[in-house]
Amino acid sequence: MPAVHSILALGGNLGDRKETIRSAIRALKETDGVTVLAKSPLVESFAVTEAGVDKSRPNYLNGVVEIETTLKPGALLDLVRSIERDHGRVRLERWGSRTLDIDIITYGTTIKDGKRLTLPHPRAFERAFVLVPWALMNPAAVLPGHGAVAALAEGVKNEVWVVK
Ligand code: A4P
Ligand code: MG
Repeated sequence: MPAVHSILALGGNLGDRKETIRSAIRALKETDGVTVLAKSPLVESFAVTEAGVDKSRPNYLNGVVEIETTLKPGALLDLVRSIERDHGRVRLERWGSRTLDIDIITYGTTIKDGKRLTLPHPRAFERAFVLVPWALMNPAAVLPGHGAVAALAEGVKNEVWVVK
């Protein structure tokens, strides 16, 4: 199986957010068939819930990584779910607060709408907490089906702030 480049988005709003993201990236690095090629800066933002922005919830910290992987999409999803579980993820409500969420934003240039997996991630094109760190990591990045990430990020950049 040839290696494919993939963008993963990591985020959380409970616990030691920065350490959780660092630890999840270490777990990716330790996985056979996964090489971490680049890491974005981390950004903070207000929680987005099904009811909209909710400032009463803890703020999120988010970042993205670019990996190269020989895992197929389904195996990559199993991997990120198991890393989420290892970091205390509990699913109570859709878009609820969590220690760690890892989404597969892109898998090569694959476009698919499956039962378990939609690629690219269906909301990535409008999410500042994905687009802004991704554009900072790679100003030339392209989101399949949507175009230049930097241009998409430009429209939503005020929704997040870079954390030093
Ligand atoms: N799934 C389908 N496609 C994918 C994909 N490309 N990557 C399925 C990952 N998973 C994918 O995900 C629900 C189901 O989506 C999975 O079972 C998988 O089979 P989940 O992680 O269990 O639940 P979730 O994260 O609550 O849902 P979802 O739909 O991934 O939510 P989002 O869109 O990721 O939103 N606010 C801020 N500021 N920052 C955030 O990071 N995140 C969310 C979650 C809400 N608000 C946020 C943030
Ligand atoms: Mg998710």
